[in-house]
Amino acid sequence: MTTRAHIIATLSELRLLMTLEEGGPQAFRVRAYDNAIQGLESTTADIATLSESELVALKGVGKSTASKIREIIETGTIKKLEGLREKYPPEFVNLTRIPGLGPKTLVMLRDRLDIHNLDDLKAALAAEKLRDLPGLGAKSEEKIGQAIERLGLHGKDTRTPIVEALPIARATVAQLLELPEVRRADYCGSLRRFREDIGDIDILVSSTRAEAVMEFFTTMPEVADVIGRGETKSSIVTRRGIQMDLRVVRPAEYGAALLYFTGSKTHNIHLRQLAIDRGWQLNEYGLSDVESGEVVASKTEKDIYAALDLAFVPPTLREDGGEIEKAAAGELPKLVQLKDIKGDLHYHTDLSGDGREPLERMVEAAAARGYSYLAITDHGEDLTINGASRRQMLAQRKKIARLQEEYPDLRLLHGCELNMGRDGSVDYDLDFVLGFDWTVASVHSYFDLDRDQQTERVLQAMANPGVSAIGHLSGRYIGRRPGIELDLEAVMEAAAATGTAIEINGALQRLDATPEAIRIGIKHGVTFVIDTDSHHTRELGRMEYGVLNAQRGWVERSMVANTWPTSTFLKWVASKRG
Ligand code: DGT
Ligand code: CA
Ligand code: CA
Ligand code: ZN
Repeated sequence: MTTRAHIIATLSELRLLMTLEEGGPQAFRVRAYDNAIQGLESTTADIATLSESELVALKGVGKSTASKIREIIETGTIKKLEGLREKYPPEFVNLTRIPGLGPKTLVMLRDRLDIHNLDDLKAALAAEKLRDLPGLGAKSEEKIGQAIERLGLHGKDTRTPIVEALPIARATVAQLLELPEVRRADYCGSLRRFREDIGDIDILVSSTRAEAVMEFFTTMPEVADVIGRGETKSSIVTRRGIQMDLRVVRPAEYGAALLYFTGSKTHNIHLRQLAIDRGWQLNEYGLSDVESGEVVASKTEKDIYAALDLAFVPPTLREDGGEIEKAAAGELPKLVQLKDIKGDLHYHTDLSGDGREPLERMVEAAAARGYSYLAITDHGEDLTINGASRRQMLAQRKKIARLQEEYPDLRLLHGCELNMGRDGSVDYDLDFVLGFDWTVASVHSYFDLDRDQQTERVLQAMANPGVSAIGHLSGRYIGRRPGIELDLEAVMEAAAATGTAIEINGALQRLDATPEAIRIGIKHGVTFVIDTDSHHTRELGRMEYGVLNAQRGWVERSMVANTWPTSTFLKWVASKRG
């Protein structure tokens, strides 16, 4: 049985190992796999049943890749990949996650210094051995050391950014659900709570035939190592070095197990105390009476919360940060939901250098989601390579006006993603900026200014009457690049005072503003927008991630401008402009 997810995962692994083999992501064959993966991801065809010539007909898929896809369909793997796996074991591949260590450098470290894993690398750094190699120096040693720290790559504390963990978890759950023995399957733990980084992936399955599920789980192609296998629980490590725990329970206990394994630990401990107060006990099998052993509730999470006189607590709130008290008082926040979203306000077309699809396609995709409004926000001219000139922007405005006639139910706004300069100034003069219907101003450079300078920079941008929102506030890439440092109290106070929205960016590698920043914003009465920052029609689904991240910050629907009806939203946009 070969699934779509398995085909894409296998090709992605081949692509990764080929970057090591070929010395970088720009190599011809690596780019060919890249294009093929993009093509497979965007087609709706059932790729596991296509012939070689049908595969070649897909966008981005060449002849040689098509034959590799057929090989996966027929044999479950690729011969070439098997060879590369021998040559580049998971411990070594895992080093590719360290920024600043390119494939060429990694292979050189292995050949010249016998570095095969993180421990070897750390020992070599400590002995200052890297600085003598071509292209490296004391400065690179320092940078690599800091990157290791930042990634939290030390020992058991290794945390994986959600952007890497979520696709693996979703693909595994989808494959488990295809097994006839499986009734339900969910990922739980920190991933279900939607934390930005994950210690390990926890998967829960409801089945009366645990053995068959275990067999499947421990022999999946992406398994590099089985670190434990029992009757109802197993743990594996994937080829990317991520640990995945699986637990199989009986259907009647599913709710209790889901609750227990979703956590957090502190949320669980607090719930267990409420149970004890009632003469009950709570564990992964259910809520039961201590004396009689009778089960009070176990089937669904909702049943268990209800038995404890609590409203259902969404997973995103389960951190013991006051949610249990609120649930007891019936005062949980009315969290923003995906279905509340009426438009996307940070959205690129191929007018941006990093945009991937033409205006027509991007608008069509937004219309298909049933949005009421959409702001096109290509990069302003200050962003080298990616930005658009005034002339191009004005031409786009005309194009949008013409396209508007085809979409009576979708209000198209001509926006811009302005680039925040070092001092908080933006690409264009105020007149030109006010010519857009909507703007998002974002940081794309000068990440190393100090906290006061960064704060002043953002305050300056918010003081600009033409700036409607601040995009991806910190500019971080989770686990890869730290965000700029800001005095968040001052920034949020000014956002509320100037009527500038703070964006909650749904790109999984960003999830920016952070939940911590969002909560400070709520305290100051800030208005938020939740955006996808899409550069491709594949990326519209990020809206769900933006919403989940907003929930972690306790954001209610009323606080999010793009849940408001079109006229309310437009009036609010106009109000800052005076
Ligand atoms: P992670 O993996 O570090 O990102 O965080 P979690 O929350 O996924 O933690 P993990 O994988 O150690 O355990 C999964 C869930 O199992 C956790 O959220 C709550 C539950 N759990 C684990 N250990 C304990 C415990 O000692 N007591 C209680 N009450 N629950 C626990
Ligand atoms: Ca976990
Ligand atoms: Ca775990
Ligand atoms: Zn953008």
